[in-house]
Amino acid sequence: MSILSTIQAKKAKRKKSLAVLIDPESTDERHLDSLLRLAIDAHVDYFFVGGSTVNYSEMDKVLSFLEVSEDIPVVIFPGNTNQLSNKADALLYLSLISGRNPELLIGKQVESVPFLRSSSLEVMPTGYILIDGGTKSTVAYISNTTPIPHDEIDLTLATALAGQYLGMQLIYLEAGSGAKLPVSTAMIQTLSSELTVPLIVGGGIRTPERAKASAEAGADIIVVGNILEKDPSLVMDLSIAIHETKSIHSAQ
Ligand code: 1GP
Repeated sequence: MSILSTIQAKKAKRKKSLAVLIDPESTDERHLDSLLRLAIDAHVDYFFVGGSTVNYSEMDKVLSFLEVSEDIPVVIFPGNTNQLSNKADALLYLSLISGRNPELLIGKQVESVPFLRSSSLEVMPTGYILIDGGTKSTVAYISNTTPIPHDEIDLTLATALAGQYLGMQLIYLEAGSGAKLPVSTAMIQTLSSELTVPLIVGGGIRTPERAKASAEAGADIIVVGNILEKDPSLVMDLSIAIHETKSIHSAQ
């Protein structure tokens, strides 16, 4: 079964997932080793690996390390085409649809085709939407795009639906790593009740309570990065909080 099909099947059953984001620039072997063991114990659903300014060799080190863990699928969350690798299981094939930077809407995707044509990576078309998280995020700076204001729910919904109508299979709401304000539950609720594709939410989620609130509002996958760099042991409580949740508000 493909990873996308498992994500869709979990959504159909209203099962929530935790994705642990590993930024190869902010980790080392010791941290990775303890995070991997804790994540397996906590039944983490996915590893997302990538970052705004990561290079191939940093990426390769982390992916080689994670290759030993067959239990948790490894998904590339690319900041650039140099982060593509056959050592992962799947790729979030991002198009930054909240921005108007053609390079990130279609340019990088075209550049990635020679690699993808000869690769076994599963490609998952994903509409990537930046939401203002209360600080200027690295991704907003690097992508040279303006995030959608935190409370602009209608515009975010229109953007997400446009992505879905274009055929994107996942929608990813991103408040930016280390965001002061995570994506609001009101925004998640509105989007999840209108979208038929799974919804991924990340940026600034630091506590099990917040993760649970996002899942209850209708997020299908909650992404947590920063806080686990500081305290990997939090992964267990995050996982319990997310896995015991079913959306309260989602239409399905
Ligand atoms: C993934 O950028 C986020 O969507 C991760 O954010 O590092 O704040 O958890 P944090």
